[in-house]
Amino acid sequence: MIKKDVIVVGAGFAGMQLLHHLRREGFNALILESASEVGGTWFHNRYPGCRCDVESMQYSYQFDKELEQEWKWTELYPSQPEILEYAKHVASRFDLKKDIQFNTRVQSAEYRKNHQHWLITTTTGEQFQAQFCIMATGNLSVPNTPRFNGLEDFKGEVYHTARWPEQPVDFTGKRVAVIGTGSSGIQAIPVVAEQARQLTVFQRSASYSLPAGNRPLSTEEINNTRNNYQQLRDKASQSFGGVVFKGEVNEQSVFDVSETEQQAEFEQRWQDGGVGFTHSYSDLLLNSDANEIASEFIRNKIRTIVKDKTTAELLCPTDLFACKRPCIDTNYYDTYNRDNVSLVSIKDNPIECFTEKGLITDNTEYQFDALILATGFDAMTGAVRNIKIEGNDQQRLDNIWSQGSDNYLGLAVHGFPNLFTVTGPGSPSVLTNVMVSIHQHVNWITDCISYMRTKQLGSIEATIKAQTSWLEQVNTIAGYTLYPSCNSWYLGANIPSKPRQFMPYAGGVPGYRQICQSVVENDYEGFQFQPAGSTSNDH
Ligand code: NA7
Repeated sequence: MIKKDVIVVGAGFAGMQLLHHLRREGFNALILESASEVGGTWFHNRYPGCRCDVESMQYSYQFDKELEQEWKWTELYPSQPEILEYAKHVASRFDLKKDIQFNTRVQSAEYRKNHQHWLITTTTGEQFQAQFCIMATGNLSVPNTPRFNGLEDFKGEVYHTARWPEQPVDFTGKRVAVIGTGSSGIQAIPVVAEQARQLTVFQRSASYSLPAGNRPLSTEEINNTRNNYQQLRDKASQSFGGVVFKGEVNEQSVFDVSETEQQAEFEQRWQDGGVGFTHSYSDLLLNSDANEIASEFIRNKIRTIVKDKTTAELLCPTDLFACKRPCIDTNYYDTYNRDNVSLVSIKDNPIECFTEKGLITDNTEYQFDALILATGFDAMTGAVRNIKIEGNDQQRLDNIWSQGSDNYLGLAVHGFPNLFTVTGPGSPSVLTNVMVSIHQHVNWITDCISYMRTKQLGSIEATIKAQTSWLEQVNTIAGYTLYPSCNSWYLGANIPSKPRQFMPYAGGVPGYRQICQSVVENDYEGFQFQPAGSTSNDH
């Protein structure tokens, strides 16, 4: 049995920063990581074209000034290989790997109330004991592989974008099929199209995709950001999504201006690239008529780019813009002008089954040599639910979360003392630059654990009252927006068995940070502590 103060599950960006901060505060912490390397989702998602949709100089750690100055990003939006190199660099710079146990999958975690600690067991039976257990398991880390009829009969190669092999895959001369046109599919399709002999894309829903406008960063831009990093960080942390866009957030309603002005604003944002388009007007995510004006602008762009009219119409999304996370791309729509690329809609005619040579939909067999599943993730709750977590009174977290992701502040769950989730459901997490949200959660959790050490407290637990009222707040805010209107992974709608519930907190980064701060200032309002050594069951 290995004893630690803190066990962290996952060595992605959240886990690495936690380890660094906990060690700095003098805690004996260990990360358990199932992969053979750091990086989390950026280790596994190595499909062709994989890239972050937040600008590189903002998708980076802000806790160390020297790190900020020494790491040199090469492109406006970082590619997966570069992000992984960055993660490895951070791990070696802060000597993190000596406290990371790789190739170790956590199977269960059991809270021993009488001892005020967690007993953590891996799939090989190894056991760890720690007062605190922190789930840094990521929001987009468990791949969703739909149960297609007869998939096991298909004799060709099968890949999932979220579990891509470490060795590059060469599609030259092959007939390739892609299922899924979310962010991963939209990034992979243009790159695979350049290699493959024939590429067939199977689309259930069309996504809105904005041009990334990716390009190399100039030395001047890099130096300019480095010289003003603090200013950029401050501005980002005061912004709704934790990110600074080229175009400022426009506080006007789309109805405040003429049609000509609307179109000019949209055009400028389109040319600027990236998700800044979402902030063209303040009401795009609040009013469906406003949203429709932006949606139609994008549809018209698709109609202009894609030459074949039938394909262009199939690519035009029918959902509201941005109620699913918008994608950003490089040459996505233009790829459909290639002779070797075709689009098949499976919206009205779902995939019936797979065969040895391909798949059947609408009574037609499509044959291919390789299949790419770009079918997304069991987002936000999947990784935590995959671990058998047993709290007070043998309650299982996976059972509780099968009905909805009960939580307080996205940081803790009633009934599970001394367990924290980093950027969990109920926090802004996936609606923001997640590096900013990770930074705030890691600081909050580390401060909390340090406070408990100072006060000689043995356990902390969210109260049921605070949890209930937090869930109401999360739901109320989501209800003001258009987010709940479409079948997104934010709602768990992509996984048939998941309860439909808008999981992230949609109130923005500054407001959320303020709430977390005032919880601390009010003596950790909504949490209940027990002194060290106490086994009291009073709640
Ligand atoms: P997404 O955004 O969840 O996209 C998954 C895609 O796969 C989407 O087009 C789905 O269609 C499609 N899908 C999922 N299940 C099926 C089935 N059963 N049949 C056909 N098509 C299916 O995942 P991504 O990996 O692209 O991106 C996730 C996030 O990572 C992204 O938002 C960025 O934040 C980074 P649907 O839309 O559900 O009809």
